[in-house]
Amino acid sequence: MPRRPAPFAQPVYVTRPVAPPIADYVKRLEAIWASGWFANSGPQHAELERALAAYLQAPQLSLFNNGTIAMIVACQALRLSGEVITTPFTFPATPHVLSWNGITPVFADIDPASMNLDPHNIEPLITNRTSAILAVHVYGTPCDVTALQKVADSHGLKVVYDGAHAFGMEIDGRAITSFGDATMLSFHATKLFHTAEGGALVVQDENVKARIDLLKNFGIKNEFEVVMPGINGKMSELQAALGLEVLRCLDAERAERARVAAVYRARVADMPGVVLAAEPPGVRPSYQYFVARIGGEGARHSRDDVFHGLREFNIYARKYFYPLCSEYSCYRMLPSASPALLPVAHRVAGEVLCLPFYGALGNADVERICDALEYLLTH
Ligand code: T4K
Repeated sequence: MPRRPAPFAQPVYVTRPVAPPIADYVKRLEAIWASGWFANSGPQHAELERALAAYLQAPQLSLFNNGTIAMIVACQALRLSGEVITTPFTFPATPHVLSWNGITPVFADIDPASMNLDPHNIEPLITNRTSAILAVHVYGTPCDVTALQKVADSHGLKVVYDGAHAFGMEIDGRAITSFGDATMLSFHATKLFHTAEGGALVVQDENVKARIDLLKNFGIKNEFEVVMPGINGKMSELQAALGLEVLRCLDAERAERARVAAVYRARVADMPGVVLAAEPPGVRPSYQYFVARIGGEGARHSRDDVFHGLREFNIYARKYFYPLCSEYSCYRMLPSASPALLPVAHRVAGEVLCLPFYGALGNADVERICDALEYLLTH
């Protein structure tokens, strides 16, 4: 039996933001100061939008001040209404953007392996009020995009992806943002690529991008014409400048995260009562989260035992996404939120634990986290 490892002296969080060399950021800040242009689609904004469109193979990309506002705008731009079928296993922003558009979220159960919306569960929930499917590539595991599109096409529905965890993902060489009608990306500090706060919308149609760019700037067409009731979704020059520097660190961060993931996989895969999600073939990963499932059938320890136990070692793993959105007081009265209809989501939400995962974790740190995990699972 392993001996009790020593706790970390400093807290180890679920993630740490990529912090580019500050001198490079300061150079960009000096350019902003010199120009006197801090917001409203300045040169940093233009440069980042171009750079990301190229990096992500996503020609119709619009920057935003955060991912949530981007998704609110996607609903407006695609004129969604009535009901939208979505997953309960996600961050609160996903159903909230529907509520902010006066749309009722309809929760469908998830697939036990991918933990994403199960396309088989959608059709029975479609009514004459349904306008779209809002799916999430949770943790950076791609949805079954082909099956979702097939269901959507046969009922005339739009498909919107919450790709908050999906930055840079590809399926068989094809950009994840090229599927569906729109994909939101989050550039929050906790994301692989970030602008402190920020986000983007990627769409397929240049006319939709034109509408999105109006909607994110109050609907202002020019100094004297406002053509639709827009919102303020603009990314500032300071955010865009940070993004340009983070982008330069991205390939290195991806390589570091691949290293961390490999150490975890080698150690955690054989631990009793732990299941790791399979790496889907042909997928370029986003390296956003590293999730372990703990306490399934036959396990001696619950996920919550391990979650609390890790805190004694100063390790702050997170239970993303427990509780389910369908359990929130603002959604649990919905007929689709009934736990009896969402058995897989309830089981999965009771098992998941996101382990610390970021490039600055050294191999020795990851080994120590694994030691603590192993100790908790075997005692
Ligand atoms: N859809 C999905 C599926 C999402 O996951 C999210 C966001 C969204 C939509 C909405 O996108 P945005 O509107 O945010 O662009 C964090 C993030 O704030 C949130 O963006 C993210 N998902 C979610 C999964 O994680 P919290 O409430 O867990 O954050 P917090 O403050 O507890 O931070 C987590 C850990 O990260 C901390 O323990 C330490 C570390 N951290 C955090 C920050 C902010 C740092 O080391 N430095 C930092 O600056 O939501």
